[in-house]
Amino acid sequence: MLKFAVIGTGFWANYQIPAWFEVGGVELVALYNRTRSRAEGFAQQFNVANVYDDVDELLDQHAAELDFVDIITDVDTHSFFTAKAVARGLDVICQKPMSSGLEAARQMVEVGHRAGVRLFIHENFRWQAPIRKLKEIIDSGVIGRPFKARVSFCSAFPVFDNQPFLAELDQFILTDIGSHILDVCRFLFGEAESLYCQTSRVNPRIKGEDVANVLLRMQSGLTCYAEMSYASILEREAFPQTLALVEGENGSIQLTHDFQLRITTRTGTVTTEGRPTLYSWLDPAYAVVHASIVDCNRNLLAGLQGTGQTETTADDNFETIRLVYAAYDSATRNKVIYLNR
Ligand code: 89V
Repeated sequence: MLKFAVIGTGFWANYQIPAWFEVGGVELVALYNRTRSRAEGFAQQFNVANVYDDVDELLDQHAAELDFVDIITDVDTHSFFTAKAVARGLDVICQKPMSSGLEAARQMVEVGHRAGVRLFIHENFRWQAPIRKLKEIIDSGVIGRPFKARVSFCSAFPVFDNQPFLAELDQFILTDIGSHILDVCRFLFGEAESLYCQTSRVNPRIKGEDVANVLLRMQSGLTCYAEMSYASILEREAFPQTLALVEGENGSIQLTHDFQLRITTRTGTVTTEGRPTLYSWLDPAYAVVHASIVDCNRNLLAGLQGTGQTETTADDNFETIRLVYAAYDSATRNKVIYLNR
């Protein structure tokens, strides 16, 4: 049984904590939140004995018994809390996006390395059931060598209602959704060689960009169009689904609404599904996203226990963060960015 503390009991803790209990093998020892009453509510709900509104006090009292901390705060505090936990020699799981800024992310990774602790990023989109199924079908070889893809997260969902701080970010959709979607692109197609990006802000009530179109050339030669938008009023609202079309030399795979995967080859089309598990605690409006937290946590736990490899180590996720900031760089300079130069 690994003992852990949760730092931050906001919106995502409502799902991340039950997802831990779904996985099992962990004991939640303490909770921190800057507004103590919120942490107390969680403590009652999940039967946690220790509540703090001072993170140093939590670490002073519990660092010796803890195996890891799970940081579930907004992005601007990730480096701060990571440094605190790492200084006590604790392994850390930190919510995506890793940090606000490429340099801050680089420093977080280095701080972890220097302290000899393990730093993992809670990147859950690649753990969604339909995305795992899509990867499985690509890897089966049924469509042959993939040469072209589109990965889309386009919606008009009022995301700011549940996560108001997102409206305050100077850099919004590429950090919040791009960190997911570009990670999905890496998961499906490997590393990128270059990218070009254009962004815009449609919603006048938010600070950052709410539309980003990224064209990636992957090292495999595949070209991938990653499109994301929170300004898309479409016939069928897709939130929170990621849709995709992958074309290969022998066919295509389309990941559509309702978790359908349509595989077309010269002999016709067959349909399969990648449905999420509908846990009792998830919010149905976020079903596929919340369900993926369980598989993500399971993979993180395997890394912490040393029984398996965690996919989303900070080192690995840094490559996703590089793409996020390369995309901003590209949009600002209107230039193709070559990743390995
Ligand atoms: O996972 C996330 O980053 C969330 C949501 C799925 C709502 O966009 O912000």
